[in-house]
Amino acid sequence: MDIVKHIKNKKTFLITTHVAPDGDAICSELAISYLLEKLGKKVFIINDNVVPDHYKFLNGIEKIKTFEEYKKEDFDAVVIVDCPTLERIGRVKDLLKEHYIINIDHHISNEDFADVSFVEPQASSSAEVIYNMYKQLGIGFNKDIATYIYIAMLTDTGSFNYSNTNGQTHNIVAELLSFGIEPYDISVKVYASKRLCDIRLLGMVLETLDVEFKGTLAYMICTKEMIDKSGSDISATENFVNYAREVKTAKVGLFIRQNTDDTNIYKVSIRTKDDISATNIANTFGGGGHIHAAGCTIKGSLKEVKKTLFKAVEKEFGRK
Ligand SMILES: [Mn+2]
Repeated sequence: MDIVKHIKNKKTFLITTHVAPDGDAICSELAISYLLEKLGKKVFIINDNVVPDHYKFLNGIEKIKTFEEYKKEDFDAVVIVDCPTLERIGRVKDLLKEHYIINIDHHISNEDFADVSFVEPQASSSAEVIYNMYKQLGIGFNKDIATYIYIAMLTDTGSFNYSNTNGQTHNIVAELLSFGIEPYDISVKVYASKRLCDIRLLGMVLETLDVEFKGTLAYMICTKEMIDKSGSDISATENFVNYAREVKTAKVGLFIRQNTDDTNIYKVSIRTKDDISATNIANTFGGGGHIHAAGCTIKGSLKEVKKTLFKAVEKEFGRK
């Protein structure tokens, strides 16, 4: 688990994460970039997509550049955070040749694609894995680092609601609070700072809410047309799936979003309850994730996608 011995001959690191980055992805990138700098390394961060608006208040966020902004800097190693597969980094994959890859993650479905992997499936977030690295190396926190780790844990646990929340999560949060982070301020900035068009898009998506299998499956659909009509974009849809999950009778909640570039591709977010595995459903389509939260991509028309997806859900129900 000692990252130092794996990086001692490496000087410059490209840091990246998954497409449509969430709080854990963004904050893990910032937290690991600071740790590597403390170890005397040069770092730069390149993502396939832009940073969602509600994370732009973070100190150091300007370090994160998009694929288009990449200035052909040289690097001799890559750190990929919060990604169970290499494909998930999107176009950034095109920049990698024979580079040494380090993977920091907490997805149970992690494919161990890197040269060295730091994967802790029991961790609330990838940032918690990085928190453990700080502890192991004896590198102290400051308010910014504490804020990154806190936001990653907050958002990946659904505000400490999901089954990946435990005593350790709260112990770490208590420690982070001692560095002066401001939970109220963070909550307003992360959760109560949406654009009007984002809420309008949510309204359109909620209109599609429907159930199957006697209410045990709840699902919602978001088409390119809805996104265009609302004036919003895909970054607003990060947590929409939770509304399907909130239906009392639902054991599975699905959010099916049409790709805005190729409308014959659908991105599916899966949330489950109790012993129903979101990972099993996602695996059917080459996706992955955690027991209660996973995702995958499916090609086809909406009708076809719904049909094969519901079949996979039915199979998972039948497994019990
Ligand atoms: Mn995560």
